[in-house]
Amino acid sequence: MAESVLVLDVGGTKTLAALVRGAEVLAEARVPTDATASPDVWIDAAGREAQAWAGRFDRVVAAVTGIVADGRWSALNPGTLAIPDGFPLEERLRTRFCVPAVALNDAQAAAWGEYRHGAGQGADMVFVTVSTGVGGGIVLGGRLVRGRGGLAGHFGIAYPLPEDSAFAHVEDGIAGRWVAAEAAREGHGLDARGVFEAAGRGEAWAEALLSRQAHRASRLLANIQLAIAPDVIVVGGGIGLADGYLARLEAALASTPPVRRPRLVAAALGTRAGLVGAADIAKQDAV
Ligand code: BMX
Repeated sequence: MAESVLVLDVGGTKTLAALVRGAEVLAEARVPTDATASPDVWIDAAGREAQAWAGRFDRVVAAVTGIVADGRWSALNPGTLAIPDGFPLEERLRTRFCVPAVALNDAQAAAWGEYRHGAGQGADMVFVTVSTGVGGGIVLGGRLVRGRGGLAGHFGIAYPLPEDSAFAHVEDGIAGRWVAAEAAREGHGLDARGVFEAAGRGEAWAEALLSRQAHRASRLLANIQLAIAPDVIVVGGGIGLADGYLARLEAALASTPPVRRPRLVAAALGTRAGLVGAADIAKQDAV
């Protein structure tokens, strides 16, 4: 019997397809997530990459941006990726790949990956991804805490602004799309990666923008520390793992009182945290 798992990690910017055995990513392919397309198109794009691995996996798991409840997939923040409400993801995966399937949130999968094989082993930990959006997952006492709504640890989403009756998104003032939008406002047509590169070259505007970002993000991390008091907060995601980002967060947290100051570490599995965590969960949960 095949011992490997096919994992699809669908994020707001890119989709990874991988063949995973234990903590080992045997093969991996990356395709852009076309935000203007639909879930069937995203699954198909990943499925084409997986064709080369046919017969080598006996289950499939999708770790996706957004919420998965009862096998159905929806967006929390359509700005990150506009998933139609209640898309029958697990069913489509079963039909498409003809093996048992399971789906879960991408950040929760990455939290579990880091706990099992990465920077959070044996610890009470929180994982925070700073990427297209901001997501998270909590592992306490060796268990992935999913909560009654299935999405405990989700830190990117809603808080009411006093001047606004609608809900705003924390991530809309922190994550990749915000960084790019701020850069554009200042006359620089760059994505978040480009802004980090500009800061690396010592460009003052980029430095100031990233420092603003780090201060905002540090407040979120301090709140998480106060609420959950984990041993460690593992930081991942495209921005989270960008060169020098952790140092920026540390600097922003420097004057924070100890009870709110987290111990930060970079995701040891890098962009593979979600793949590895999802594969592990698939072994238990796929139906
Ligand atoms: C958003 C939300 C989360 C996700 C997080 C990181 C959507 C579509 N996504 O907060 O579920 O975990 O982004 O996602 O509502 P990424 O695409 O940035 O990895």
